[in-house]
Amino acid sequence: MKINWFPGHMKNALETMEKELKNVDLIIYVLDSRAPFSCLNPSFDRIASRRPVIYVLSKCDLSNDAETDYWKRYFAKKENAACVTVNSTVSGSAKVIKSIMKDMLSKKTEWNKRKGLNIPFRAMVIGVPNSGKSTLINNLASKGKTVTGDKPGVTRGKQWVAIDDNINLLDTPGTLWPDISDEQIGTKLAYIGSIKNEVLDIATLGLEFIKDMVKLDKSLLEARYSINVEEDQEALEIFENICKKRGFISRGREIDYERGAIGILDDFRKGRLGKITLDKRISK
Ligand SMILES: Nc1nc2c(ncn2[C@@H]2O[C@H](COP(=O)(O)OP(=O)(O)OP(=O)(O)O)[C@@H](O)[C@H]2O)c(=O)[nH]1
Ligand SMILES: [Mg+2]
Repeated sequence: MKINWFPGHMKNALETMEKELKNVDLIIYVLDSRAPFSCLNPSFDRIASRRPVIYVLSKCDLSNDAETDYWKRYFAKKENAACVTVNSTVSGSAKVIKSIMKDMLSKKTEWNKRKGLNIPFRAMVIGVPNSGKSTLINNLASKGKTVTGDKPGVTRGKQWVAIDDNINLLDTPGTLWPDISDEQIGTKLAYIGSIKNEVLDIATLGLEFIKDMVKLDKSLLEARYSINVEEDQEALEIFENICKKRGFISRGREIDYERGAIGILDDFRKGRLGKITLDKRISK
């Protein structure tokens, strides 16, 4: 699906990130572990290439464990980088990031000590909308919480949060890029909730999702909706069967595709279809 959602606040946010780069020691790059490769924003390339990066595979409670392991190894191999997986909804689960950050910046600590300086580390948290940046910061923070929400575009401005006496984190608004030319990437970003519903044709997205799920693992649809998916069955027919089962029917007894799509995507986003990773491994 062709996606073009790059409002003014995202353009401003990118400019702010560029400006703030000189003030930060490290980048925390939050990628939704259900589609970590699709979450790589080309507009962040310059920022991420100029500082050490901790890739955080967020929402690992919702992704396939074996695939998450693969992506963790993939990102950890990048130059000047480390990678961790987190479920930020579990209190204290992101703590490991603090020690990794301190390890990666140990040279700077020594240098500061020699100079008699006591300057806290500063890291900028970046990622596409709804990837879990603010929730991650709250998981790490003892005070100065950020606002989070179940939709893209919640954080609108930058916000510094002191997570302890030695580390300050900069929360940034979720940012996409002007023209998402790879339609599969755009579609996956839409599935995981990084694109606001208002710019999507939600019924078509729902149908695409059914097609992709049949390719990935049709048994997850069968189990969730108590349906039988036959070999070569049309995706539209499967979609309609789900709508009938779940009562997504309008007053005139017609199938309500839009409500059906919202329900099915919500099931995926909340993990009710199972632990699913959408991005395929990279073949050598
Ligand atoms: N299951 C699960 N949900 C999470 C996790 N991290 C964040 N969420 C949920 O994902 C949604 C988005 O989280 P936010 O922290 O607001 O995301 P954000 O990246 O700051 O979003 P923007 O500010 O809009 O760019 C919220 O409903 C969170 O509760 C996680 O590790 N697991
Ligand atoms: Mg946020």
